[in-house]
Amino acid sequence: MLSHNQKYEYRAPGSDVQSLKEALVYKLIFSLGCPPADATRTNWLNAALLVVRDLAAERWLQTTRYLRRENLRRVYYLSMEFLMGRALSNALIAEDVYDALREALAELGQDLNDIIAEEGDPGLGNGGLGRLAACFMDSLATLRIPAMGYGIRYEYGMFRQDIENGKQVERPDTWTEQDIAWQFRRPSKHYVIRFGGNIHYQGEQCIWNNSEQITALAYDQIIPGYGTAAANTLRLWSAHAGDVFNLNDFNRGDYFAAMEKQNTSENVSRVLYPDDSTAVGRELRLRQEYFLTSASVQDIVRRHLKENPDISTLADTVAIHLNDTHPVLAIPELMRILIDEHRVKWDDAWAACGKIFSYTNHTLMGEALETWPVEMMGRVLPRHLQLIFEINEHFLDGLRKQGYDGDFIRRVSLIDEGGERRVRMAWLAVIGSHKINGVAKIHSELMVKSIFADFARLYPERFTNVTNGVTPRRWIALANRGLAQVLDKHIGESWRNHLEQLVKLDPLKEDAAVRAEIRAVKHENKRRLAEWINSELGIKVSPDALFDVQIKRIHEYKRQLLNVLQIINRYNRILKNPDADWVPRVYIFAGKAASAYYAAKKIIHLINDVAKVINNDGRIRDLIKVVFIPNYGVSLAQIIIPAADISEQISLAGTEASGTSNMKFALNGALTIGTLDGANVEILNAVGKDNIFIFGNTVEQVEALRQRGYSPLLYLENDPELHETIIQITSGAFSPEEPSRYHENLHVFSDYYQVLADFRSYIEAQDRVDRRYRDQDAWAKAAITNIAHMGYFSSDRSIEDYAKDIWYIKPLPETPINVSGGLSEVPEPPPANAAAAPKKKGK
Ligand code: 26V
Repeated sequence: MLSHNQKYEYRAPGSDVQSLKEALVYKLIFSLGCPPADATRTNWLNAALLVVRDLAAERWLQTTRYLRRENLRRVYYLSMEFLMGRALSNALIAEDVYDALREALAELGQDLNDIIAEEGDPGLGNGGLGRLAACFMDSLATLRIPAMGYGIRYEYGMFRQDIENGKQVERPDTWTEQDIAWQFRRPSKHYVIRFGGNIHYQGEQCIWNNSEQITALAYDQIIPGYGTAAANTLRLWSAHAGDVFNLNDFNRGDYFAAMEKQNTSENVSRVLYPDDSTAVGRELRLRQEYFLTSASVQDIVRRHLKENPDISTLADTVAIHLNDTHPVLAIPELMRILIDEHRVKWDDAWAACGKIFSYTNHTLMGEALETWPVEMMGRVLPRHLQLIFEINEHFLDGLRKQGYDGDFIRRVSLIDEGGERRVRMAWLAVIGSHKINGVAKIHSELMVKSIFADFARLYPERFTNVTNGVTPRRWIALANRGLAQVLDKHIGESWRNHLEQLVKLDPLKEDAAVRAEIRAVKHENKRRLAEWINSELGIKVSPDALFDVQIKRIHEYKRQLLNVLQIINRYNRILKNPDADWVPRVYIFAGKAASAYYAAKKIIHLINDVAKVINNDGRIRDLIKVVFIPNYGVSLAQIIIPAADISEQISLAGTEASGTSNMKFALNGALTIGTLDGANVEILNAVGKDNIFIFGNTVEQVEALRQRGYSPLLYLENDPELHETIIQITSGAFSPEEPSRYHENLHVFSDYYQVLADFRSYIEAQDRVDRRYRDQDAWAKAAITNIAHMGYFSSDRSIEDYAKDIWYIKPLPETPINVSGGLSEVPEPPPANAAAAPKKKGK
């Protein structure tokens, strides 16, 4: 160990109010060059971020130092998407300085809420998959699991959604312009990424020549754990090379054109693909995926070689997790590095891969399963295509020796030979990983019966389930401070990292005073959202109405359309029977549609058209309000979810892999109306059938209907109320200025997602919701039961499952991470040069 060196003495910042005040002023003046009297809100935000970053930095470096010294096995989570949400508020909770910083700012004349709201919300993901990665990063740090996340620092994240005349308009999200002081640029951590070129051999040695090259540059973000001294890193790669990007294309609204036109290597970290439904056959996407995986795998190998004498022990120190198939090129990339750069023998390299990689599948939808044309892969990544062919040959040879027949071989081959030859990335993930998991019980069961049936026959021991979870730090402690206080008062504070403690709340549902407190919190959250809706959208809604919420990506399988049909039906029934005892409802929608997904955009238009007619119909007397909140993202979810009474989880059974907002809603005391799909099934088991509204066909019934030949017309003929809603839409009742607007979509639609089949059962379930809501006490009991039984759905539990069953990784012990000035012992390591031969570390 290096001896103590006076040169590196430093003083850690204090976290009391007075020290924080001094630190804020110091940062304003000396780091931001701005006198406090002239500071803008962004200046204050950056000062706050720098202060909190200082608080976290010491233990972050300590954790890294400890890992390096002990040479512990680490897991690397590779994901094309991370939806982290705002950093400041989260770090304040993790550092336990939320209240102190609020006071410090108040004494300086600033309001913490305003400062928090000033921070942009980097939308580096599409939806559930990206937010899950963020919850997992939080849990990994909190559980002290040695881990690092790797992703891409897209310059333009998810587009900003505006609604103009009821339609979605995409605008670029320029989040990097705010220049937020949370990430560390790491100029010394850079790697060369190569594309194209050609391959030749010198003896056994494969040489990859004449490739086009770009540089991947690291940006690090501290991921502080909650209630622990440990902290992890999220490393995002940015592509570097001089370039010009034409922002005007964005402004004309042609999102894809803007990306495609600039399809050159330097644009590789420019834009997130705004599409979570269709496998886009775009070269730029392939390049992005390789960019992420190559930079990350190079970084992982470099780190290993810094701490270990040679490459042979890589599988002992490294676990790499593939978040869906997007980073699967990491498998041939590691093969390339092992074989071409370190002269490892094929069998040893392949055996190492099998130990190192694991893969999560997040969807069964055929169109989202990635395949790449062989022609394109050969052009962009010639060496990798060659390696994939070789992997395939070894794999198929083995099967032939075991006597598998031609048809089976064709089905499991990494190359799809029917039509244009394509590489099947999910197959590559399966044969290169030791574990493959689905994200909810039903999803994992369906996975081995459907897409991976052949592989489940070959490798039954590889397939497993890890049900998703969400972090209670962001989704209660931050998003619902009122609920957090009630919980603290009645069950203590440890639910934050031991969510199973929530069950202690269950008996308290019999206590009228607790029910009143829970209701008061919900009402206050609804009031806050109502105020937001009024000030941002100019729509008045009453917090006394039932808030019925469906917020998620707009997709046909998620069936926002079913919700719309139900709203129209309720509208009709109120008009026919105005004096009945209607429960006033506010229907809240939010979500983005992929920019090229015509049908999804049409659904947004329809929601807004229906909202316009119903909200302005005096006869309805505010019994229904419909609100579409634009530009859905993590920050909006934090305001909307705590205010929900009803959570809409109404996908066609068998289509939603898990869902995670369903968990966030129930955790915040909303009751679910949902199908037996994804994690809804497990939520039903947890809360009991009387505390959730289940409706619709089961997976088996959906399948049987398909087998028989599904006929939507049958439902129209047999259900006059349903028929009426469809006629209204298609005849222009909600689009009088353009009566044919919904003709083509709905008139003879094939109804692939069986909306009509579930309509009647959905209406009945909604009537059950009304009946329960009229009894506010019964409602509060059900809400408390939901909260109390959500402990299982913590992402801490998911991560414990992964660590034990998939990564074989143990948490760090708490005590050895000494954060009291110990950093003075060890300076930062010298800059790594990726191109240079790795240095061996003498121990
Ligand atoms: C596919 C593609 C294709 C290329 C363009 C970009 C892109 C982005 C994402 C995807 C696949 C998305 C799969 C996904 O998000 N699945 C969701 O994962 C959640 C976390 O496990 C889960 O809760 C949701 O049910 C599931 O839909």
